[in-house]
Amino acid sequence: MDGMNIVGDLFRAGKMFLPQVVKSARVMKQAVAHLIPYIEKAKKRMADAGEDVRPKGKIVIATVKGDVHDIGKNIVSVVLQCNNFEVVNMGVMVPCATILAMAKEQGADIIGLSGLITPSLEEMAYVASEMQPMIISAASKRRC
Ligand code: B12
Repeated sequence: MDGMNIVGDLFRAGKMFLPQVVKSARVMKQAVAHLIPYIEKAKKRMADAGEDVRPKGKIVIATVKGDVHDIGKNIVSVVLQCNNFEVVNMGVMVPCATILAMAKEQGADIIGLSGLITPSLEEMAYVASEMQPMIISAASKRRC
């Protein structure tokens, strides 16, 4: 992660170019993917030792529409999995309606949104605002 910050600083300063950033990102992704089997093994060891490995909750996580950055989101997913959360990772450039439909289908406890470019802030706010009608409709269904 420190390395990616250096890459970002060099990119901003015009000393590194997009192909090099893409290459750095690919290495980072491979490093994150390398961790997954270790987590699975650790969970199995815990389960075999009789420890409680039931998921603490389910999180649907996505990079919002218009944004392709996903390294940070994938790291967060791994950390959550390490902490016994069930994670549905939807990838990048995911439109609001698709995220909310998946959250509903999966019965998610949490929705996690990611995005690094400035317009993503607005998209995240939009997704959050669309959750309100969803919560209200879920609550009114429960009342029925
Ligand atoms: C790698 C990178 C890319 C790669 C992305 C590859 C990939 N698969 O992700 C590529 C080359 C594709 C890319 C493209 C672009 N990029 Co870029 N990119 C970066 C860079 C160098 C590193 C980002 C990164 O991975 N950091 C490492 C991870 C670990 O950190 P992180 O993402 O912040 O994640 C942490 C937290 O944010 C948090 N987190 C993240 N997601 C979530 C989700 C949840 C739920 C939670 C709880 C927490 C959380 O936890 C993570 C772990 O601590 C940054 C510069 C920087 N220093 O950040 C620029 C940067 C983000 N990019 C930038 C830009 C401008 C672009 C482009 C527009 C460039 C262009 N002209 O085409 C395009 C965007 C295209 C698009 N539509 O999205 C700018 C954004 C500026 C802005 N404010 O809008 C930055 C800041 C560079 C700069 N200084 O100019 N980029």
